[in-house]
Amino acid sequence: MAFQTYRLLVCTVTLLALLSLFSLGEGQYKGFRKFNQVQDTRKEAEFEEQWFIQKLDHFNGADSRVWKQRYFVNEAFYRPGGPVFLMIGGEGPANPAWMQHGTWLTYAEKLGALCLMLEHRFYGKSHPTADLSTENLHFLSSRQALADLAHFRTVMAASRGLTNRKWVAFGGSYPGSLAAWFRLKYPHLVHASVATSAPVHATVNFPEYLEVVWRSLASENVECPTLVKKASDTLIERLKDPTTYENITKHFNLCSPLQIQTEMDSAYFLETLAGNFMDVVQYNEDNRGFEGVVGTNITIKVLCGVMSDISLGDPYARYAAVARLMMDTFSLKCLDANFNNYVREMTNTSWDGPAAGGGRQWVYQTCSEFGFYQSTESPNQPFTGFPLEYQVKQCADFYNISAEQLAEAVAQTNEYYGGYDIRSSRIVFPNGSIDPWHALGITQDITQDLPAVFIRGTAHCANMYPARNEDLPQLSLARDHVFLLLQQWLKQ
Ligand SMILES: *[C@@H]1O[C@H](CO)[C@@H](O)[C@H](O)[C@H]1NC(C)=O
Ligand SMILES: *[C@@H]1O[C@H](CO)[C@@H](O)[C@H](O)[C@H]1NC(C)=O
Ligand SMILES: *[C@@H]1O[C@H](CO)[C@@H](O)[C@H](O)[C@H]1NC(C)=O
Ligand SMILES: *[C@@H]1O[C@H](CO)[C@@H](O)[C@H](O)[C@H]1NC(C)=O
Ligand SMILES: CC(=O)N[C@H]1CO[C@H](CO)[C@@H](O)[C@@H]1O
Repeated sequence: MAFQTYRLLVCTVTLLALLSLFSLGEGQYKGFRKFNQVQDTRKEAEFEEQWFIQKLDHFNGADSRVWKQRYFVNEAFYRPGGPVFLMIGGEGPANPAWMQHGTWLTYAEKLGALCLMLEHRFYGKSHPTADLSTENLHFLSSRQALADLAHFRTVMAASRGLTNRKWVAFGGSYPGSLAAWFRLKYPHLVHASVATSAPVHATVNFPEYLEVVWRSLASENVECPTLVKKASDTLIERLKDPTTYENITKHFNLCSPLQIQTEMDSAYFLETLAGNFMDVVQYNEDNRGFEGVVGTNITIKVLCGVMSDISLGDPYARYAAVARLMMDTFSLKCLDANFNNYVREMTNTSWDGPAAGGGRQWVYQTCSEFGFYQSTESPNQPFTGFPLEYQVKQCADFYNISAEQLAEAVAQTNEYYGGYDIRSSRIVFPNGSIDPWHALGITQDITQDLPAVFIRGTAHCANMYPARNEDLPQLSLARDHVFLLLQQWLKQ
C-alpha cells in the first residue's frame, strides 16, 4: 500500500476520502494517502447519477468527439423562479453526499434553489478518453473544465427552462478557483460565485505551505514544530548512514527494507512522513465525518500530544509513533516508501490503474497548469529533504514535462486568469487561517463586490461542511455572511 505524496486540494464534492464509494476494486486508489480505507456506503445511490453529452475539445470546432460526463440533481428545495446552484467537481470523484449535506443546501433551502453538481472531466466516472496516456491528458485542463461547465449550464438551462434563472457556482479548493474563474470567464452564464479556500495564484514553488504548517502546529503548542524539526533532523542524519536503515525500516514499519539510491528515494520517504502532519493540518477538526471520512479525530492536538510525550522516547521515536498512529488509524499494514513503486503507479495509464483515482490526473494538472509544490525551501518550517527539484523532476518522470515547460505553463495560467489580481464581481472568497492553502488565496477584499471572508482558526473549506454545535462562532458567522451576500446579489 503506497502513500501518495502530492497533496490534493480536495474538499468539496471531490473528497478523496470517498474514493472507495466509487472505486472499481481494492487498490484502485491505493495511491491516495490513507483515506482509501473508507468503507462507508451509506450515501451511495441515494441520488441517481445522470449523464451529459460533453465535447472532448471545446477549443477546436473541427473536433466533434464527445463523451459522457456525470452529474447529480437535487430538486427538493427548488421553488419556481428560484436560482440554480451549481456545485463544481474537482480532482476526484463527485461525491453524492454533497447532494444531501453541506452549507450550500442550507442556502438552497432558504433561497428555493435547484441544486446541480457536475463531475470534473477525467475524475471519478467522467472519462473523456480511453485511458490516461499523456497524450490523452492533453484534454485535461481547467480551461476545458470551465468550458464543460459553460456548455452544461447552457444546455441544462435550455432543456429545463432555466435560462432566465440566476446561476450561482460553488466550489472549494481547486473547484473554488474554478468557481471564481467560471464567473470571471463566463459572466453571462453565472451570476455569482462562492469560491471557498481557492488558490487563485499559480506558482511552481509553494514553500509557504509548510510555513503555515509550522504556525498551525505552534498555535497548538509552541514546542510542537520544534520537536518535529528535531525529529526530522535526526532522521536526516541517520539516512546518511546505511547501517541504520534496518532500524529505520522497523521504526516506521516500512513494507520493504529501506533503500536509498537516489535523492528521489530519500525525498519520497521524507515527504511521505511529513505528509502525516500536512494532511492533519490541512483538515484539522473539520466536519468531513458526514462524508464517511475516517480519522477526523486525528487532529493537530493529537499529533502534538504524541510529539510531546516523553514516555515514547526522543523526538525521533515520537515521530515514528505518529507514523504508526496514522497507519493504525487508516488500517495500513505497513508503509510503502519506495519511490520506484510510486513511479510505477503514477505512470500506469489504465482507468483501472492504481493512480487513476485522481493522482495521475491531478499531478498532471500541477505540471501543466499550477505547480503548487510544497517544497522544503523555506527555513521557517519543520521539514528537510524534499526540495523543489524533486517535485519538478516528477513532471519529467511522469509526463515528459520539463522544468522550463512547467515554469512557462504556470506563468500562462496567471496570465490567463489574473492570479491575485482577478477582475470580476459577485465572487466571495472565504479563507481559513490555519489552512495552508490560504497563502495562495484571496484573503483581503479586492473590491466591495469581490469580498474575502476570513475565518480565524479553521482549516480547508470548513465553511462548506454542515454546521455543528461545536463550530467556532466565527465559522457560523462566516456562513451567515456568505448567505447575506448571496441574498443581496440575487436581488441584483
Ligand atoms: C538499532 O537499534 C538497536 C536497539 O534499538 C541499537 O542497539 C543499535 O545500535 C541500532 N543500530 C544502529 C546501526 O543504529
Ligand atoms: C479515533 O477514532 C477511532 C474510531 O472511532 C478510534 O479507534 C481511535 O482510537 C481514535 N483515535 C484517537 C487518537 O482518538
Ligand atoms: C496498470 O494497473 C492495472 C490495474 O492495477 C494492471 O492490471 C496493469 O498491469 C498495470 N499496467 C502496467 C503497465 O503496470
Ligand atoms: C519528451 O519531450 C521532448 C521535447 O518536448 C521530445 O523531444 C521527446 O521526444 C519526448 N519524449 C518522449 C518519450 O515522449
Ligand atoms: C490568513 C489570512 O490571510 N486571512 C485573511 C482572510 O481574509 C480576511 C478578509 O476578510 C483578511 O483580513 C485575512 O487577513
